[in-house]
Amino acid sequence: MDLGLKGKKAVITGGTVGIGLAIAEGLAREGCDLLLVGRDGARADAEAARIGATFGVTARGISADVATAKGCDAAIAAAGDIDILINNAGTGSNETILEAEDAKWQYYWDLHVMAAVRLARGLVPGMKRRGGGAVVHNASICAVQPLWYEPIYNTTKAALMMFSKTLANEVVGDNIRVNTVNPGLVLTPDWIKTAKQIAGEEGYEAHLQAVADEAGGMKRFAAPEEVAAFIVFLCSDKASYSTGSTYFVDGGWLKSV
Ligand code: NDP
Ligand code: SOE
Repeated sequence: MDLGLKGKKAVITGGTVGIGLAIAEGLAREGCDLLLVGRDGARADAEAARIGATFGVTARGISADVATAKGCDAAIAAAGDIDILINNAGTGSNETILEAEDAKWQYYWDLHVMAAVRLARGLVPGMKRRGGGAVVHNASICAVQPLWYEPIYNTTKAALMMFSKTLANEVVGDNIRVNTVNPGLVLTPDWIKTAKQIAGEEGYEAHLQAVADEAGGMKRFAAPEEVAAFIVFLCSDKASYSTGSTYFVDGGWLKSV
């Protein structure tokens, strides 16, 4: 199916590894030109070069910390006018509410929410100039079904989901669609690293399976590409009536309707 994305310009925060990289590859396969944003500029450049060569698109990397206003400004300046914004950069947390300091709450607020606010402020005007666009927020199932060990993650991802809805309302008349995707368990290098820390080289696969078994549903992790395919579709005109919504890609982990 041709998604009609050829020649579109896309920015993917956290587009250098894991789910973001799979989204970048998915968009490049459809012919989009890309800007990959990550703090590690060397990795961003290397992945951009590889994707550009593989898919015959223009792909650039930039080193920018989207948890800061300065980093967002750098990404906005490098992007120019674009059609697609994927707010994907993010990471899990591990704390209790009674022990976590304000600074930790502030960091995750900046990373998960203010990055989306700042990038919308900087990039939506260009989408309007180009006649429309698509914004996707990669939140998490934890935005509605919290995990006990990461209250800061749960809370900031829930806020991101509400931000997405309110942005959708604000730009609905500008042919700009805004949606949230809530993934479940996705096997990215970060999960493997954590599992190895917990269960060691010998035991990490069994540990991951135990996590998946506890989640229930399909009882497996998704490959990043399984989430990316859905997000790429959402960016396309094939999803032309979809805005202001949250979609779960979680293998049946969500326990409610
Ligand atoms: P990874 O840790 O594999 O990748 C994170 C990406 O974000 C990297 O490219 C990283 O690059 C970038 N990044 C992190 N912090 C910043 C920052 N401050 N500024 C710019 N870039 C940053 O994550 P995943 O692929 O696992 O997750 C991607 C998103 O999906 C996250 O928002 C996560 O919360 C969400 N998600 C993941 C799930 C999973 O099971 N994996 C499930 C549900 C949601 P660099 O380090 O170079 O900055
Ligand atoms: C508008 O220019 C537009 O093409 C949208 O209609 C698409 O859905 C999106 O892919 C990019 O921007």
